[in-house]
Amino acid sequence: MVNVIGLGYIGLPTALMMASHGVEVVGTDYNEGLVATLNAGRITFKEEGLDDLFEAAVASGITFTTEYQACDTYIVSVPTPYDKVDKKIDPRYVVEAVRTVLGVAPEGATLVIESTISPNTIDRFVRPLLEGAGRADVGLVHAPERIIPGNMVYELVHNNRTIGADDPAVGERVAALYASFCEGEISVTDIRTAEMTKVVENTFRAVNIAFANELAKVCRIGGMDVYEVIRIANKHPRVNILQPGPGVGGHCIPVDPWFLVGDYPETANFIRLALQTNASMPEYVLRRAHEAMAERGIADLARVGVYGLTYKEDVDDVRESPTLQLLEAQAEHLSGGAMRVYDPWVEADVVPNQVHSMGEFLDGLEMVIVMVGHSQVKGRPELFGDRAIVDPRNVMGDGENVYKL
Ligand code: SAJ
Repeated sequence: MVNVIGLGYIGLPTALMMASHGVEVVGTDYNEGLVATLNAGRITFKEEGLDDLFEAAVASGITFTTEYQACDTYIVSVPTPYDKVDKKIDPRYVVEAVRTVLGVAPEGATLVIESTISPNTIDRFVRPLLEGAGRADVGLVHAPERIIPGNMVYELVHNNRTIGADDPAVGERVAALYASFCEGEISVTDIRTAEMTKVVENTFRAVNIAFANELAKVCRIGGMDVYEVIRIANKHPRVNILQPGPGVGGHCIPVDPWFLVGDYPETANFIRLALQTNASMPEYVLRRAHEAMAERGIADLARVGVYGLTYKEDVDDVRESPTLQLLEAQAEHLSGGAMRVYDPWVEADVVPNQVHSMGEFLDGLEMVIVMVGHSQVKGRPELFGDRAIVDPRNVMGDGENVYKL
């Protein structure tokens, strides 16, 4: 039996996927409300294909509880925030989960950490717990997740995976467990390499996006179309530049690279600069919006609306979202009314001046900043009538009322 600890964005789909492929799974989360919701037959976040997967897993007998189970394999997928000041990982949830697992795990159990962790986290924070508890019998594994929100269910099945283990035989056993549903290639390696590859993958993406964002700024100054430049440069067989945008959000790309900067502050300078470049984008969008307001003679921020609160299109996750960063910067720099905010994917009230329908949002607006290219608006500038559109995602076409990055 597998006990998945932490039923969030990664733990839940993983637990459901295993269960629906014939593995006996119990999902555990300390959040009673979340467990009650799942037990009432409702999933806890929106994701393509998750409803069907949930149904299949329930039909296969998955159960949800707040209790840790006695079983042969544990998969820990709890959050790993980072300390915003010293940029280092905060391992408290992993530590707590491992401690609790060790209290119930039978002899010879396998403990898989799926949460994203910085290189050496297992040596520094997890291994000492096992040693302290005299549990050399527990097989330690790191199996970092790789699935992208918006396409999680597909990627769980099709992505390649990494399994880092102290004991290669334990690694192969865990690889076989993941192979119950994973059709990608599974590389078995040691734990530190697995830790590092995960952070390196997200750092690669952060650096590539930072490059695109810097190009956008250069092209604006030079009077060039950055999208055309990138489109054509990418025709080169060895060039693959990502897209510039209003900033980088989510719980991964703007967070994980800081683990390297935090641990190697003297050395990881290039990575730090990339992160700073990405973090500068919401304020850059605000400056563009200001230019557009001046050009259009719009003085009152109450006439300006921000469309999109999530960190990217067609997800409901607002963590570290560029819009939240933009609103923070606005509060610091601008006065004269407050911008209205709308996101069809976000039902809860997350920020002041948030409205919950497109009609209410557009009423009396003269300008819209499209921070997220949800399918609702992508390629449909007519939805905004003759209002000015600030379009840092390049999803609204080329009208004369459209202001790009
Ligand atoms: N973004 C851009 N330009 C781009 C691509 C993305 O500005 O060309 C922005 C997005 O709008 C968003 C942010 O970057 O604000 C991050 O979004 P994302 O779609 O690039 O990535 P995530 O955070 O949803 O998922 C990433 C993925 N990592 C990689 O592709 C290397 C995913 O595979 C990981 O599993 C996930 O991080 C994670 O949990 O680590």
